[in-house]
Amino acid sequence: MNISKSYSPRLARIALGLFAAAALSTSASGATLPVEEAVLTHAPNVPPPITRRTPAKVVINLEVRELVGKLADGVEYTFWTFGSTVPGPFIRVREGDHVEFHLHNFPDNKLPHNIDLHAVTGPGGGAAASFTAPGHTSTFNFKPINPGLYVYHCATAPVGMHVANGMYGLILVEPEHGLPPVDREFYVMQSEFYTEGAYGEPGLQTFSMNKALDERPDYVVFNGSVGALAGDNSIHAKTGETVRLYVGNGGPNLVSSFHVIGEIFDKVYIEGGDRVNANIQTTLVPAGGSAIVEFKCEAPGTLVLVDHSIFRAFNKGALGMLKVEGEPNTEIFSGKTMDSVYQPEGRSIPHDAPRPPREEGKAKTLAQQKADGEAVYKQTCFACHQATGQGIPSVFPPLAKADYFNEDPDRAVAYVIFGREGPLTVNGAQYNQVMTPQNITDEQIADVITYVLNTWGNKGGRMTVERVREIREGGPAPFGAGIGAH
Ligand code: HEC
Ligand SMILES: [Cu+2]
Repeated sequence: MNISKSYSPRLARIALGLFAAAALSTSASGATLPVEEAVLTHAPNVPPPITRRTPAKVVINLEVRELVGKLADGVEYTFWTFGSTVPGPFIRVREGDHVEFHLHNFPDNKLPHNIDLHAVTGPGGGAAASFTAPGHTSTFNFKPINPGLYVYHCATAPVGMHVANGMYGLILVEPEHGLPPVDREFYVMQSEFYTEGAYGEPGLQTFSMNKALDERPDYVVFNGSVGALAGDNSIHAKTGETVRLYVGNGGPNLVSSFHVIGEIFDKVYIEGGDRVNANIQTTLVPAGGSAIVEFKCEAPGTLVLVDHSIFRAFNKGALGMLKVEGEPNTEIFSGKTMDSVYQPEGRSIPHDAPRPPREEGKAKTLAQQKADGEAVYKQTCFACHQATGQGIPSVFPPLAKADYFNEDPDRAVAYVIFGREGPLTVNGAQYNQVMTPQNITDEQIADVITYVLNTWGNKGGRMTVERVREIREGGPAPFGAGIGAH
């Protein structure tokens, strides 16, 4: 069956009610099948496992919408979507089901769209059969005969642009006997965005065809936007639980080196098929492909999902978090048990560049503190905050002429000791990143903060070792410092 009829969202809901009312349907082979409406979920959620062990007629209703949404903090984009989200909803059917697919193109949309489901055996994965003008609905049927995890995407010309704007999702075809049970399942889909403005440039960004042709994305993200799977949007599990991630890659261009920092995949269904590999650190997820990964969460802490092409993770957005709660398991992982001085034979400290002379027992002069602080800055802070404290837009906040730093240098000390994560505004620009604790002495901290206070147009002043010690003893809480606690 392949019909295209005029589509009004209200009428579609009524029609749906009629489908649901008809409880049985006769298949092409004459057998009578139960009818059910597919449960569709938005990432990171996955529909419940299918418990029936016989086929059904499964009705899927998917609506295409073109809408403006958030790509990153302060950055908007006109997404083309299945089901109003990027990625589109997760679809779950069983091998041998009879699927009746209705693709609705919302009347206010500007363009025709269609769907190519990689789970379909048939021309274009259903692309031509589902080609739909705005305000119309196309209906077609298929029988998924190969189990696995499949990508679906729009295949309307220019195909690359429809995919680049967000038109993809995952469909799981469960094997006849189902998948082994696990405690938690999540839906994670990577993809890239190509914008006229650079990463983090605020406002409504438009698609850049030149960057897409060069395969030079500004954003590489999980679940459609920067931070969609981090901070408050992190996914959760408890120690002792098994987790299954359905991982897809919408592309349109890049191949993902999918990795979870702090875990090893006990099992990987390679490329989303039947073959299971064991004990894997990083698995490839091709553009237009998938993988299913499973692991047991042995120890508590924040596991970080990344594309291990690592600049994509830390500079373009391909970073998510799975927070595992539970009692520490020190046999599997002890945490840091000791920090001791390391001094190989024949070396004496200090061994760095000569420092201004200092009288034993006397406090350093401002000039000495600045000189020592500069050395600390160049060894420690420089890599992120940059040579002249200017930072990197959207990634590392500035320390030069920085309102936030000048407002409270004590707070800066706390960040250096305990680290910092979460939203932050410096000189009117937004940041939402992670600074790890810096492993340096209290004297080095006092010196580097004094150096920054007296450089690059900051307000001047001094930080003492005694004050640094007090802040360390007071803990991260008074300054909202610390990481991994949220
Ligand atoms: C590995 C990268 C990295 C290093 C090294 C690093 N920082 Fe940061 N720093 C960050 C990030 C990222 C943020 C923003 C954190 C957030 O968004 O919550 C930040 C924030 C800050 C802030 C608060 C924001 C501002 O601009 O005032 C201060 C102060 C700061 N860092 C000082 C330092 C000092 C001093 C050092 C060296 C001792 C240092 N940092 C080393 C990455 C780093
Ligand atoms: Cu499309």
